[in-house]
Amino acid sequence: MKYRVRILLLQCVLFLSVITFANDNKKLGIIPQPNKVEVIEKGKDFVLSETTEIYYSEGLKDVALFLQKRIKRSTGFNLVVTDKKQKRGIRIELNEKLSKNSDAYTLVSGKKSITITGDSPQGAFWGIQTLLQLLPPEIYSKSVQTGISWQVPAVRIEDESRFQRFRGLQIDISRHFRTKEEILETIDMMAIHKLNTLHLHFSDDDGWRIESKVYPKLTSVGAQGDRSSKGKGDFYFLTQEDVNEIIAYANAQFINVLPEIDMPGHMHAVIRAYPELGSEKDTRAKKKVIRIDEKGAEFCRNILREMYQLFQSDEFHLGFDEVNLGAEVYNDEEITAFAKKMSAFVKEELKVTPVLWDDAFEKGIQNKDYLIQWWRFGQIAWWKDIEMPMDAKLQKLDQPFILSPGNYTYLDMANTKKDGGARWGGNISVAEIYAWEPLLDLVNYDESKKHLAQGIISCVWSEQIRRMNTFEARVYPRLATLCEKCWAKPSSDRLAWSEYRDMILSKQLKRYEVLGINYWSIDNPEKLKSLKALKKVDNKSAENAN
Ligand code: TNX
Repeated sequence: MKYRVRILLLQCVLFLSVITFANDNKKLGIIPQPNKVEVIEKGKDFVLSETTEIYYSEGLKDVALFLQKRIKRSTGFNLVVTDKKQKRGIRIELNEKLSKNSDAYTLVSGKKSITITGDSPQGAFWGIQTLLQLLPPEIYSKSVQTGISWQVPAVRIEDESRFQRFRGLQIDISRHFRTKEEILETIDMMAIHKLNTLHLHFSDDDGWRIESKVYPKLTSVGAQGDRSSKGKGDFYFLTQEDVNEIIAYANAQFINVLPEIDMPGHMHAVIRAYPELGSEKDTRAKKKVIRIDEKGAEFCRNILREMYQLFQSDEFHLGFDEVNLGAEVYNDEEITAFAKKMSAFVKEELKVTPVLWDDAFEKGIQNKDYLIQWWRFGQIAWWKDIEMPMDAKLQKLDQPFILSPGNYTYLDMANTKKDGGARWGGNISVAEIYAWEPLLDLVNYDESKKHLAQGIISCVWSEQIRRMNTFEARVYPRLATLCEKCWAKPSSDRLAWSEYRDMILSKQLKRYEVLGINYWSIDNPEKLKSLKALKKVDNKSAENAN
């Protein structure tokens, strides 16, 4: 009998230790949730003080200085940063053999030290973001906070990204503008969420938003007003100097900037500035589509060249969405020929990867060297005539793509039925996003094709987003859960929605509060509480999708 009790006890202990391990992030609330988190129960907390030093190994000086600056802002401690190896304090190191994934890092903390080991400087940087989340939320304050014990629990974390190439946020600064300062703030927020791509949609019907030296009227005429002021009033645009500053600021946080010039549709601002670029055939389309003859092509090549010089990005986005929606200025063949010409120019002359919305793919741009951004989920009324759902077709034709399905990643959609925002993709609540499995939910998901999925970009279209306050209410906390989809690997011990909301997301909301973010439900936390879990994801297959 005694023996059986002992066995039972042992079984209980084993069971409990598994449970503790599996749910350790519940105590920490790190977002995106790391792959492996272990809180060392008997370990002692590390206490950050003004005498803590930051040691960095070769190649990591910049990330060490980044951490020093962040710590100084809220604690007032001016920590010594040194390349002399230390046993104590914060140690940031490199180990290129950690993983095949350059986003990988480990973080081990205890009473005497915190060691972050990155597979690359980028991995170390994501480790630093995790360290900031291990500290009290006041670490995110933009002014010095007193009376706080800056403790880091004893933990062991192993982490790396699920999608390495694109974990992005797209911002439409044409319909309603976002200032340089607002963009810089958003870059900080992206880094907190371990995102790596800022997709700038800077030209559309309502305004051209980046200074051009080759075509100065693009801003002296085309940047006037916005969707609310209907082209009247102030001019809104970024100077080239602003763009350089934005790129440098983003790159310092391991974020790339992906520029988009949406062509040949969505170009009303261009035609306002240079009426000769309008198409003679364009009688019904309110001058939104530019001419696609040699004159139009020449403009596109010149502006692409100039903008590429500025961005020097690895990809250039050419748009090609909704080009003959209701306009019918050109037929499919003509548009496809133009898309082919422009993509070839980007690929062969600029020598970077062209990115196009799935409209171009559907009309015949299928090329393994290009990237298609998938937004048209399912077969809703607007595009009910497509021969098969776009996600099924992308896989069928082996086309590399970026996931931006409108029903999960479009942050201009209303949070719930009762909120403002766009609606055509449905209301997208944070609970719905939590239930989304980016690969398993693809129509006709074929595991052997999962390499085609190059990552996820969430889009903040701004027809209905005028002010930064609204921008924040649409973006957060949905971005917290979207970044899980970008970063965290699907796991078999996935928390139920309510647990995730109460133990994980709630901690992120505290960080948002300190950051001064007007996240959705800040005025009424009951709204978040009332969101229902939606779909049950089959855990076994979630593991397979990994
Ligand atoms: C569709 S997504 C668009 C945008 C709009 C958005 C509004 C895409 C490629 N085109 O032009 O801003 O819907 O939700």
